[in-house]
Amino acid sequence: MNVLLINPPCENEITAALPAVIKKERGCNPPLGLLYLAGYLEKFSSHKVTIIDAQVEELSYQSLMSRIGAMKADVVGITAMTMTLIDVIKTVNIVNVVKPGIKIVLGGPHVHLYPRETISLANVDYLVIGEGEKTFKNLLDNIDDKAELRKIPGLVFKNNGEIVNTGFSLFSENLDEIPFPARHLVPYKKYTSVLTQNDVITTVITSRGCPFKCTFCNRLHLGKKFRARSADNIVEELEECTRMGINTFLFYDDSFTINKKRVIEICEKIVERQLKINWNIRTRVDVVDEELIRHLSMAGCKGIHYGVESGTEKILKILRKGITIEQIQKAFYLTAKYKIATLAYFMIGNPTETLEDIKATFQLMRKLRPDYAHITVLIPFPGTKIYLDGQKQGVIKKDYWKEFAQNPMSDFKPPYWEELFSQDELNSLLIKGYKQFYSRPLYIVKRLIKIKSFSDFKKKATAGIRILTMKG
Ligand code: B12
Ligand code: SF4
Repeated sequence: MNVLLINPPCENEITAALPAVIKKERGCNPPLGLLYLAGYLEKFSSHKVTIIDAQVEELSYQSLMSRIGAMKADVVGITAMTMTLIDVIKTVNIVNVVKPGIKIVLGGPHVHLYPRETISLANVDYLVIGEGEKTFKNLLDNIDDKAELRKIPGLVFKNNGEIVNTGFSLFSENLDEIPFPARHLVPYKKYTSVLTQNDVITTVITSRGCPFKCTFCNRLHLGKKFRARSADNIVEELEECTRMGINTFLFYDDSFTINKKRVIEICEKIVERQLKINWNIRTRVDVVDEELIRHLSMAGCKGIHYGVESGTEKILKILRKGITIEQIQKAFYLTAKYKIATLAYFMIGNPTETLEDIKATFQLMRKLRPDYAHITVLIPFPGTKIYLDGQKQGVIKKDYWKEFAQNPMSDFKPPYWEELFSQDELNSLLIKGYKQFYSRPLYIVKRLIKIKSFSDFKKKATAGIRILTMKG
């Protein structure tokens, strides 16, 4: 069977409260979920897979249409987040115009949250819920046999007007068994990021599932249990990438350093195999210590992104972040000590948050001296505790996201937590926070010192000018 996987264009993303400048400079990351599906099919099936990443190729819907038209495909798979649903639907529609009647499968975080609403959308034939590799292959192997499909966990489909949901798929316990993402199926040299100096980047996931309980987060599609790949398996993937000419890696694990022993092993192997790579990770301040950071530094880790969220213990508790200001300060101190750059994520507009709390957050942001700060206004995402609490407390007036999932409209405005501030006030505060952070003379000097090339200067100067001229 010919399988075409599509990462839809990014023209109608439901905006998180990010200034346009940050979005613009975000760069483009590979659609790792689709690359994993493709890698699995290539290794364990005889299905022939192609991928169109409309984002990296900057395809308009018109050119996407011609590309799809020129391809042989029996089944099309599309990846869906709630915030990208409008583009997903537009893509479904053009697939249906170019190849009427072709089978269309959706997967990704959105279908896990809203299976009933998603399968009810026009021209969507199947959903794969949760981790997709095995379930998608099983679906393709049995696609015309509805009786057989009923026995495969992780599927949703329609049968004579009835919606069949076979329940959650089982998560792979041994992630080493899952083949590496099929990067060769996309123009892998086109992926870049503002945060790295080198041009070619790729993303890597070395673990799946997050055991923490932050109230603003829902990532249940990959489970709550932390499952990790072995150090050998990871380093083999890195080596494969370096052979392809990719030397810069963004490790996108939810919290890369949950298992210290594993991280030290990975670092040792990177050093042993003399991999000259540039990499950065995302993690929590409470799962790092000096020994671990020293190993990361020795293995060439250039950046750590920490979710700090707030500058007050009160808000951290409300967010159930499970970290303290002391842990935050210690992590930033140690990371700077080993000359690893830091990116700190903050959120404002949290439940019960006052102006004083927000000021404390901005104060901590300056005090920590991260190399980059990233601030957003909290958007209560679907499936999160905050979103459910907001509805119970009446701060969020209705089930916005469910309505959107049922009837996606491009003018949809996501809900904010407007308990003490309006959306406009929060957006102004956000811009204030950015300006306060990025216009400090000391910060500007520090960044100028770190500039490596003219193109680096140009990129950063453009971003800087945009931040300083933001209206708010
Ligand atoms: C890396 C990442 C990014 C990267 C790259 C995105 C990408 N295309 O991969 C960047 C930074 C660009 C990004 C951007 C955004 N992201 Co993001 N991102 C992630 C992150 C951290 C990891 C994704 C990943 O690679 N996972 C590993 C792979 C293996 O898992 P997967 O992608 O889920 O795929 C598996 C299954 O879902 C399934 N599957 C997925 N697609 C399909 C398709 C088919 C046909 C099938 C059968 C199965 C299937 O099978 C895959 C293999 O098991 C996740 C958090 C997380 N832990 O998942 C958030 C996450 C997916 N992002 C999220 C969001 C909200 C966004 C943004 C909308 C940001 C915003 N405005 O707030 C943008 C949208 C970008 C766009 N237009 O595409 C949310 C989605 C929530 C939701 N309800 O949909 C998540 C869950 C984080 C969160 N906030 O909780 N993101
Ligand atoms: S914010 Fe990070 S640590 Fe908290 S639940 Fe989400 S992924 Fe896990």
